Amino acid sequence: MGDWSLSSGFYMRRNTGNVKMGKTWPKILIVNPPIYDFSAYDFWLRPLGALAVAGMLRGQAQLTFYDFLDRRHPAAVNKNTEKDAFGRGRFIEQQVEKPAAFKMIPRYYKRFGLPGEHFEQFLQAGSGFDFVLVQSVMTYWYPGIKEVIAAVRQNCPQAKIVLGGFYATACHSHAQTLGADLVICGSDLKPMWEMIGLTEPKAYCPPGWELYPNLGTGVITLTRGCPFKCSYCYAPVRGERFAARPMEDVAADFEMMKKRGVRNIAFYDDALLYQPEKILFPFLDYMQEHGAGVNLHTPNAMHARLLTLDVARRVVQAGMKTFYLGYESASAEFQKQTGAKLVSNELASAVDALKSAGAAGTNITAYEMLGHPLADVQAIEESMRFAHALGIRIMFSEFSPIPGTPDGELCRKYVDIDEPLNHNKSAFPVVFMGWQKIKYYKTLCRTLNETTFGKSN
Ligand code: B12
Ligand code: SF4
Repeated sequence: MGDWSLSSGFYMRRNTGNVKMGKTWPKILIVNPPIYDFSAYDFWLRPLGALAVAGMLRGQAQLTFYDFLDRRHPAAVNKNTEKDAFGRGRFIEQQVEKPAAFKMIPRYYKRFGLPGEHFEQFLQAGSGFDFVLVQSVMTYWYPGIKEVIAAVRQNCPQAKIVLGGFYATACHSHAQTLGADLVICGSDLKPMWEMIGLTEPKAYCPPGWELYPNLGTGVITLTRGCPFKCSYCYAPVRGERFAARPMEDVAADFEMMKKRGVRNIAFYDDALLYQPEKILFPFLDYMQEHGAGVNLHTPNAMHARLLTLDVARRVVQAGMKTFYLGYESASAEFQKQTGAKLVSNELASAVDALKSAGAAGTNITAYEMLGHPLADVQAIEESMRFAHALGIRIMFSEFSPIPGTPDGELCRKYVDIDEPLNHNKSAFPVVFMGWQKIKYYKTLCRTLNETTFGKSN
C-alpha cells in the first residue's frame, strides 16, 4: 500500500516500497481519457473498469493515476465546473473542429476534460512509466483515446500501452488501429498480466478508490450481466450470465469509498431491481446501518416494472435520492419489437410507488428513446405527454447504434457503423430523423419539464 503526494502539481499515487523480493515494481500509469462529443456532463461518471484493474495491481506496482474527467483535480477547480446538490457538474470544455462525419450536425463539437498540455507536462515531469493503461467507455469517444496514445508515444516512448473497456471490446478491430500495444477484449485480462509480468490476485480486490485524493462521487455494482434481451443493447451480445456479486465484495467496495469521504454513489448495474430479495435488499439493509449521509443514484435506469411499493420504500429509506426509470416508449408495438421492457401503466405504478414512499417528482425521471430506427411506431410525443402527466421529468435517451446488436445492424442502411463516430447519440438521431424533428422534440421536452418544475431546473 502507499500514500498520496502532490508532486509538481500532479497527484501521484506512490507505493511506499518499490522493490519486492529483489524485483523492481513496474511503474504503471492508468489514464481515463478526455471526451470528444457535442455535449458531456459529469453525471456521476467514474472509470470503473480502469479502477477495477488498478485494484488488482494494488501492492504489485507503482501506480499513478490521471483522470482527465476528475472535476476535483486542482487543475479543474474554479474553471466553471460547478456542481449540483448531488455532485453532478460540468467538465472543463473547449470547442474543437468537427470531424468530417459530423459536418451535417448543426452543433458545436467539443473536447471535455483537463487540458492536453497539462497531461503532457505531467508525463514530462514523471520519472517515466513502463506501462500505460488506458480506459475506454463510449465507442464514439475514441478521439480522446487517440489523443492520450499520441501524447504517451511523444513524451514517454518507452512505455507499453494497453487499452481496455467497452470501446476496446465492441469495436475491437477499430481499437487496434489507434496504436496501443495491446487491446483487451472483454473481461479476460490474461494478455495484460502476461505483458506486464505480474500475476492476477486470487482474492477479490476492491477498485482503486484510493487513487482519488478527494473522492466525493463513487460508483458501485451489485450484479454482473443482464437477464433481459433488448434489441438495441449490447448486454445480450456480450452474453455474460446474470449474477449477483458477493455481498462481502460489495461491502468492501463501499467501505473503501466511505473512507475516502464519498457523498454520492451511482449504481452502474444493468438490472439493479432483478431478484431484489437476494441482491438489492441485503445491500440496502447494509446501507441503512453503515451508509448514513450517503446519497444513492440510478443514472443507468431502473426497470419500472420491478419497482413495487416495497422496493420503493426500501430504496428511499436507504438514501436513494434520484430515480431514473427506463420508459423508452408508450407504444405496445415498439415494446414488442425491442424487448417488451415496460408498458405505460407500469411506469405509472412505479411513479405512484416512489411518490408514496416519499420521493419528489422533481427527482424522478423517465428516459425516453429518441432517434431509434423504429421511431415510426414509437409514438414519441404521446409517450412524452404520458410521462409528463405523471408529474415527473422526461429525459431523452438518444439512440446510439451499436454494431452486433439487432437495432444497431438495422442502421447500416443510414450510416457506416464500422466508423464508431457514427454511433454518437447526438448525431445518429439527427441523421435518421432530421434536425427539425429533433429540435421539435427537444423543445417540447424542455417546455414540458419547465411547465411542471419551472425554468431554473
Ligand atoms: C454505467 C453506464 C453508463 C453511465 C456512465 C458511463 C461512463 N462514462 O462511465 C451513464 C448512465 C452516464 C451512461 C450513459 C450512457 N450510456 Co452507458 N453504460 C453504462 C454501463 C452500464 C456500464 C459501463 C461501466 O462502466 N461498466 C463497469 C466496468 C467495470 O465494466 P466493463 O467495461 O465490463 O469492464 C471490464 C472490462 O471491459 C475490462 N476493462 C474495462 N475498462 C478497462 C480499462 C483497462 C485499462 C483495461 C486493461 C481493462 C478494462 O476489465 C473490466 C473488469 O473485468 C454500460 C453497459 C455495460 N454493462 O457495460 C453502458 C453502455 C456503455 N452505455 C451505453 C449507452 C448507449 C449510453 C448512452 C448513449 C445512453 C443514452 N442514450 O443516453 C449514454 C451516453 C452518455 C454520453 N454522454 O454520451 C452503451 C454503449 C454505447 C456506445 N456506443 O458506446 C452501453 C454498452 C450499454 C448498451 N446499451 O449496450 N452509461
Ligand atoms: S437495455 Fe437494459 S434491460 Fe435491456 S438488455 Fe440492455 S441492460 Fe438489459
